[in-house]
Amino acid sequence: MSIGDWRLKTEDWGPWLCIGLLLASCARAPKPKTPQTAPVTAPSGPAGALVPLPALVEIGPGQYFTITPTTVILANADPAVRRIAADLAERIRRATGITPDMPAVWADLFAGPVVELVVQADAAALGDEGYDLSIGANLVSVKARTPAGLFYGVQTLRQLLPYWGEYEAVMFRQPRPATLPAVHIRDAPRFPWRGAMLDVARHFFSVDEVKRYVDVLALHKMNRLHLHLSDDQGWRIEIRTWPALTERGGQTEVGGGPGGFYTQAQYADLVAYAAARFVMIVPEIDMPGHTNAALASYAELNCNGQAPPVFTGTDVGFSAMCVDKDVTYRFIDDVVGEIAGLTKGPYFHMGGDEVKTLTPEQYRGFVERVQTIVQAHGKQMIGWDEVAATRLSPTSIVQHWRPDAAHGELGRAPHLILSPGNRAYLDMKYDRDTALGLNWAGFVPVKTAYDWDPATLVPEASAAAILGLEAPLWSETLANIRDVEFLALPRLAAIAELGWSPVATHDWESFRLRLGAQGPRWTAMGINFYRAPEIPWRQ
Ligand code: TNX
Repeated sequence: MSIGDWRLKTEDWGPWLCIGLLLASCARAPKPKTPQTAPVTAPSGPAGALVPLPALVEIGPGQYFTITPTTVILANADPAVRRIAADLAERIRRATGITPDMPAVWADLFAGPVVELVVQADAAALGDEGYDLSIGANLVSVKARTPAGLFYGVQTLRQLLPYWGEYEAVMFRQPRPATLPAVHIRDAPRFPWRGAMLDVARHFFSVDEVKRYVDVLALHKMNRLHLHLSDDQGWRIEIRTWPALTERGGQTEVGGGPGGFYTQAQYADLVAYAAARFVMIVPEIDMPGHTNAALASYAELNCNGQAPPVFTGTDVGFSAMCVDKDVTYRFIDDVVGEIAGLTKGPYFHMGGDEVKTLTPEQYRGFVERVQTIVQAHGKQMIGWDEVAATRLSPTSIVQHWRPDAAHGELGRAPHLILSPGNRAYLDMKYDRDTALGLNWAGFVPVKTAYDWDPATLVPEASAAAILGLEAPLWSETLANIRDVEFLALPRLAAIAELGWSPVATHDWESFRLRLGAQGPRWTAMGINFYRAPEIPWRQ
């Protein structure tokens, strides 16, 4: 049975759920349409625990799997695979009090239950990020062509384990064996670009705070974290050839707080932390507008040679680099060069949005010159959708954000990332009572964030041009990671599902019930998510 018709078959799944997930209350499978006031259950069957929904979920022919003190994890010697296996072992320990052995050699000696993690170079059908997970009485098998696919298979497994495995320190007086439902899942993402953006410029977030956000992305199989590293209110990354950027430009933020910045070593640590979770950091230095922090740090970047004061308000559009001066391009070359050297991925985002003080000709000339610089440092350029009005080379990428951007131009973009403000902007308020966030693109309740199709949003764009989607979170109103989490979740999970799950499975009723099932897990992770009243949160 494919997951597309799971709702028709929920009665078949009820017994498995009862055994597999140890829920006492489900002698009869619940109907998916749970009234908001009734006690809450997710859709029956293993899929009820999963966000994003896998492409194919079949109820296994065999028995559920029990994790016991004799359970072993088999993984080959590849360091990436060993790391994934060690992570799984730790999650199992937290969920059960049992630490599975990870023997260094494969053997047929294991009579007890086995969890195997297998990278199969010839599993071409699974693609770059797909996996196959089957759970039977004595064997849990995760197979993939790449470590990334294996990682996503393990994230699915993680959502099938008891939620209390997300607590950092669970102490068990004695092991508490857990079961996993008998199931076969074959899964691969719909889009290669499943991103989030965090604005660390308007307010600064520490390395540890950003790592927490990376953890949330990885759990939901997202694979890009775009960092907005500079804006009018702050410059957040050390540039050795232009030290005042952080010595002066990094010391402020919206509201006048102390700001902050990442040293290059800290940034490299963040890149490595994210990469270990298959999240690529995409750096953005916004230009020629949104540059007051840089202009305040170096007088020569200004046309009049005078540095403006630092800025701690929230206006946009007033600042611009002096596009007619050579020093501007020497500066950009140095900045792009240093950041490119720290960046594993092939992308550099140059911003390009909301410039109100340049002529269209000045703007076009600037973007095209920056595109050349970015490429000279071996990177592909990304820009906000204003850059669609310039001559872009075939490798460049346009990030669509303005709901009213000209579709004709977007349709000509070589590549597109979709972040429509009225759907994907996590800094829009949920409704008029939301204390944090903005509302220039309207209110964005969870259903609005979920109920759209990236493939048809810009009818003029060819399917091949659409890389995927990204959920930006701008931080004018967000002082710390708790505020970030409140606006991000649950909507980030909606964007994750749009990026991962096949369009044929799109179903708000199914999604909201599965979302409700994430509540205990997110709570155990300490996430300050918004308990949207339309979602049946499980206690
Ligand atoms: C527009 S989105 C901006 C940001 C603001 C954001 C607030 C974009 C490319 N520019 O400068 O922070 O709106 O939602």
